Amino acid sequence: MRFMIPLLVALSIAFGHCRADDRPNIVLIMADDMGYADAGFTGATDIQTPNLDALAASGVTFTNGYVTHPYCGPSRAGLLSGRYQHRFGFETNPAYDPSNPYMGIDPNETLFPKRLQQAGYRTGVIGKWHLGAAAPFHPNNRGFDYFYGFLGGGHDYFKIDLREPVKEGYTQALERNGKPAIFDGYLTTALSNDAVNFIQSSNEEPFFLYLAFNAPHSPLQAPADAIAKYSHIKDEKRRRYAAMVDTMDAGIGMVINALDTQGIRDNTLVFFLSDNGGPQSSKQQPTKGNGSSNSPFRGGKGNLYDGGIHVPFIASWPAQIEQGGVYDRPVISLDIAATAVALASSKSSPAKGMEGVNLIPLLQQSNENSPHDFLYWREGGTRWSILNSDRTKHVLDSAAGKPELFHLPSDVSEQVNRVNDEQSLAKELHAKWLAWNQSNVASRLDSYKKYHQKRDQFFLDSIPKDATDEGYSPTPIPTFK
Ligand SMILES: [Ca+2]
Repeated sequence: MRFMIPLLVALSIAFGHCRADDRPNIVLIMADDMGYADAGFTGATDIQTPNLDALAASGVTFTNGYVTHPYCGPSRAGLLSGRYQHRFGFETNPAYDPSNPYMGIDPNETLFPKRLQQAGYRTGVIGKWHLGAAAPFHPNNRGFDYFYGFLGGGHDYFKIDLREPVKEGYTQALERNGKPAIFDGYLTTALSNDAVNFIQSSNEEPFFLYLAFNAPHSPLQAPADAIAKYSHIKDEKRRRYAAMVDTMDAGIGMVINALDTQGIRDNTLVFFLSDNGGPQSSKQQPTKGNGSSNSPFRGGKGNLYDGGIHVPFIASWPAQIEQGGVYDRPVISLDIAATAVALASSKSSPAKGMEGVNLIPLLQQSNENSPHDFLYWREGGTRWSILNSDRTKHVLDSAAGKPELFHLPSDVSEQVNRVNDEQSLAKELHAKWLAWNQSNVASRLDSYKKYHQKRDQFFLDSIPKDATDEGYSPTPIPTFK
């Protein structure tokens, strides 16, 4: 790729846009459960995403961009720590429980926003957290100056109703910096508006904004006019999902427009990706899908096939990265942390323990080397996967429990198992995965479902055996205003 600094330096001198601190602003936008094929820039024809497409055209599209886990919480733990989350036992979704000081991301882990904060960045997170709801895990305690959103794994898009069971917090109040907060209208748009406000309050210091949409994660709720726009889509799930993606895309347009209006777009690095692939229905789980498409990949959310972990992924920084580029070597969400910390600290090597690479030098040079020799995945104790730089993938993810080997450049849909034809390569890859796994620890958390079962049982066990329901009337709690 062409090296564009001289032109930009000339331009900034010509227009007098040099500020004392010329480190870039960084905006990290994450979708939730968005399918690979559900943006125009990844091939969607029935969903309109003009703002995402423009973002891709303004920077680089990673055609082999991965996340570290096939579902929400652990993927975000890898993203924000810049380390495989298995290093610190965050391998399942935490339950929403603000009273539990153990149910969240290891307090000893330094998240990269903390590193940016220490380097003088103003830091904000807007939207979904999902790394623990008690004080040790709270975003304001983990490197964010500003937080507006919700601490659990999702939220109703239209309402707060404290009369409903707490469960995973979907109808609980939002919060702003530790205080209860509300939203008007549709949640995705409210989060986008808050992101615009954060950008508009920028000053001389560079900022980092993590805009973590819960769209298009379930529940499948969208504004009526957006659903009407997609009335030609017959499948109701797909229609609602399309409306959710469409509204998120409009919000991303508002964010980019705010950067433009502030005159800071050129020196802002914007990342976009999904936290995992779109969930798909199956015979075993007929209601699991959200209407997404991961085409041409096999599987979806929860799988270690590419449908679960290979996501739409963009980096755009007009001042430094060529526009309209395509980068096809495998990259992973861990690289975002490494890139951000390198830019904020002006150091070429990542902080100790971080496992990603700084992507910017790779994008600025015609470097054919792959940034990673191997990428690794582990889920649920028995499922694992490894990808080498030739994009040969060794995976144990089938119900039958048989290892599989796929050569992705010629078999992107993972249909032809070559494990019997290439036994020595399979053995070598498995050995590499085992070596990587040596530095992992066991999952520290129960799954949220198991946790709720155990907690409910604890309270049930505490009820005297001779107790009756007579006289039991829980106090109604009013709707939050
Ligand atoms: Ca997700």
